[in-house]
Amino acid sequence: MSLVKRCRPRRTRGLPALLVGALALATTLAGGPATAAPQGTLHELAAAQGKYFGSATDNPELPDAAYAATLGSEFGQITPGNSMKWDTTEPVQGRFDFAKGDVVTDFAQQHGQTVRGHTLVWHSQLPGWVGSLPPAQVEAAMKNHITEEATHYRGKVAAWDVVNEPFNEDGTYRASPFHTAMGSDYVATALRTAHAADPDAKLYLNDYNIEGLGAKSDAMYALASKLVDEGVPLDGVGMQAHLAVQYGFPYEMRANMQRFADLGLDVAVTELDVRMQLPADATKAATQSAYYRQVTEACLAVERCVGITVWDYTDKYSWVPGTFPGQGSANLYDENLTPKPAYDAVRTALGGDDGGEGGDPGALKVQYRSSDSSAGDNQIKPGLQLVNTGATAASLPEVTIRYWFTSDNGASTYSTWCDWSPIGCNTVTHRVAAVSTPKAGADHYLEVGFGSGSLAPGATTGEIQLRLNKTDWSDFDESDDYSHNAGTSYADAPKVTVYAGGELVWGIEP
Ligand code: G2I
Repeated sequence: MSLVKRCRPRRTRGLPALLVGALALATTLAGGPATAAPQGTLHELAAAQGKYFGSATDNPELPDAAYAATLGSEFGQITPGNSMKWDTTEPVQGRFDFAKGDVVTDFAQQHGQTVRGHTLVWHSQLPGWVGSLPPAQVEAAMKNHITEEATHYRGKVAAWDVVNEPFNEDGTYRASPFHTAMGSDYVATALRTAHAADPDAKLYLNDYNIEGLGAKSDAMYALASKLVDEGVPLDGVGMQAHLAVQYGFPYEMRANMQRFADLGLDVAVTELDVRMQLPADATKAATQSAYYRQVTEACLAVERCVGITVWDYTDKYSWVPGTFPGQGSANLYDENLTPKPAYDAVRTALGGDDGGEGGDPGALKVQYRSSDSSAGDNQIKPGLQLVNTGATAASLPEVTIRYWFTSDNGASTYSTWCDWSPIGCNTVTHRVAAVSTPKAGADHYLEVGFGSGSLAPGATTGEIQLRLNKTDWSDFDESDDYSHNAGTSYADAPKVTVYAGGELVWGIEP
């Protein structure tokens, strides 16, 4: 990962002026001091915003002293990755073993951390005897399991993932011995049983691929609404957030969190990681950083989002390579326990400094598609759209975008065009500039700017259809251009860079 580190843009500290102004105003309005960003661990920074920042862990990892030191200091909450699951805690019916889970709660107690219990009822990591029970005996077995475990951890576990992963991708109920025996009522029965055993623990339903709006999160929303209406003891919904750079960011994550919050429920990000196809490179690392930052910003923007847990903090102990061969590098720290750019991105989003390593304070990103059917003709036709992913408005005249390309042979003078944009081409400025020290794939860039306007939080400019040619109309070879990509639908483009107040806020320069 040292390659990624070296390739990262170095930035001066602090937010661009246009964002700082808005933040200072917001802080003043909230009655707090408009002081510099705080120092501190991820959890301290989150705690200053009323949230926790935690990590999963697992028993075989704890003897690793360097690992345990960071787990104990940087994070304010831990979740046992395996040791509170049914196959560990009740491997034989009626014979309970909490030894491994107790090691985790003891660690938490020694380090002043809260614990998320994971998990009481799940179709996976279920000992064989449960699946072999006659359906008529499953309800009693489930109630007994929940009662024994939640009673054992009473006072030591702040929140329980009572039911884990109840849904299929299409929003239907997943098959399990519990669903077979009790139908969808098993969820309410599990929650009531857990509440009776530990009335103080926050009780959650937890699932993956429910971070954005969609069929599966609609199913969770319908279930949560019904349970709330019926007075079933449900306190929150956990969004696992096992993301991947190649699958895009969950659609409208913040709005999705907010609709659960509007039911009167807490929301937690319970298992965050962002995997990628290996080998990692600077582009994937930049997208990963952006995703970690966007999850953090979504949680900060939703009052009922109580905190974020990463599904272990280091690539050294990630579940990803074992489950998705060829994928990895999903965590905030690399396998040598060195923080990655994603760590800086989270810190910065939480309002901290960036550890002196640069960082990504920008709340702007650019998406790009090629509208060019030929990469070898005499025009380059990038479509760009600027998106404000932050919580404050961005002043467009402060913003510029650079699309990097090579001139190939021919004239060194250019004509540039804005063909269409919903914001109006008359507010869009464009020119070509030469790179003083040409780089591979980049001896010129198209610079796009804005004469007026501002971009509200969550807003996009919509597409800006751009075109450029050399004044002698000689051909380009775009295939080696740094920013070029043959994709014809809009996607996050870290190789197209964005500047606010002259500072790089998105992407990686060539
Ligand atoms: O799969 C990622 C997570 C998805 N959401 C629910 C989580 O509970 C789940 O966690 C993972 C653990 O991180 C893995 O460590 O759950 C996996 C099982 O579904 C865990 O993997 C298992 C291995 O598959 C077993 O071979 C191994 O014996 O971990 C076990 C204990 O190390």
